[in-house]
Amino acid sequence: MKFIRRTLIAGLVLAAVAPAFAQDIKPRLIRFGYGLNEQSNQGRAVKVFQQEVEKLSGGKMKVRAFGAASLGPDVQMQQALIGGAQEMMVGSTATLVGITKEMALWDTPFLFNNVKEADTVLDGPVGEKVKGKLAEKGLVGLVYWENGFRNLTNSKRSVTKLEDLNGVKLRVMQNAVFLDSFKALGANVVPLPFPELFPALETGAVDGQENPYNTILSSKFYEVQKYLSVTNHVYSPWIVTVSKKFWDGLSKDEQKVLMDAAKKSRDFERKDTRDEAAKALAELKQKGMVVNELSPAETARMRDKLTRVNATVASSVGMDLWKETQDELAKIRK
Ligand code: TK8
Repeated sequence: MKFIRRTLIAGLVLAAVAPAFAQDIKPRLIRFGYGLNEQSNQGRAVKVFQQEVEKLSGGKMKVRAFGAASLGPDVQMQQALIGGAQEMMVGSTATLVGITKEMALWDTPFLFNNVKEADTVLDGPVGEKVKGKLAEKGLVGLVYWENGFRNLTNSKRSVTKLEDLNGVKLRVMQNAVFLDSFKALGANVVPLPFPELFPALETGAVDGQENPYNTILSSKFYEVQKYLSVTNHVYSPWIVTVSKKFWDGLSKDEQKVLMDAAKKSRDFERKDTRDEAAKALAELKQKGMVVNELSPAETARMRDKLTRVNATVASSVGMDLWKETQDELAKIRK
């Protein structure tokens, strides 16, 4: 009886790990860096990726996660990936523009009206094309995650009309389109890496910033920012990237593990982010933030001021890609 039970159990264990044995998978350690803290939507999705990689590789591939920019801000991690000193990261597409100019497409103000448009374009041929451009720069793009629609916060006053932004020292990402956009809107723009943002807000080095609700919440910006204006001025993706030097040394099976796990984490992350965002505004109000919507007339004025930025984006990403994006959006909107 005991013997039968033992063989049975051994058989079950074998069956469970058999797929991993059949695959060409070696022990691998993947250092995965990200900018937000562990409790954020980014941190939660990294955990899903981590678990999925372990599961799909039969425990052979291990992901060691480094949150809160402990491996450095986005731009520094990107260089570490290119050089092969770090294997993976997730970060803003906006900070990748210095490496791959086509990424600027996603910085176009008001490009997407809703998340369905964002998912369709990012996961479709246009998103693939932009992602593919990373390879010649030493990076492999796996999937896009949702950072989300960005909203404006500051410590000076409620921004209800364009003029309220005059003289506001506003932190923007290290990205020319964001710089131009907020200059056009009248703010004093200060480009800063994300890890420097909270201290800058706290000391008053800058008055405001813009990020999705989820980040305003998880990074505790409500502690140092009184006013939140619902602007939804742009949809920001995050992108999961791998060092190409590392990727090229992986077997097809190992690459598939990373790609499959990345897709799983993407689906989890988008849902989790949207669930959290839906509740975040109420929570931010409860934390004491004064929230205001922008009137349709003011939103229109803002869009108007930003249309000249579109021309800059179109010329830097190339007219073909710009047109293809507009055509795809028109198709979705029909
Ligand atoms: C996190 C950043 C962040 C972005 C920013 O590393 O810098 O404001 O929105 O999500 O990528």
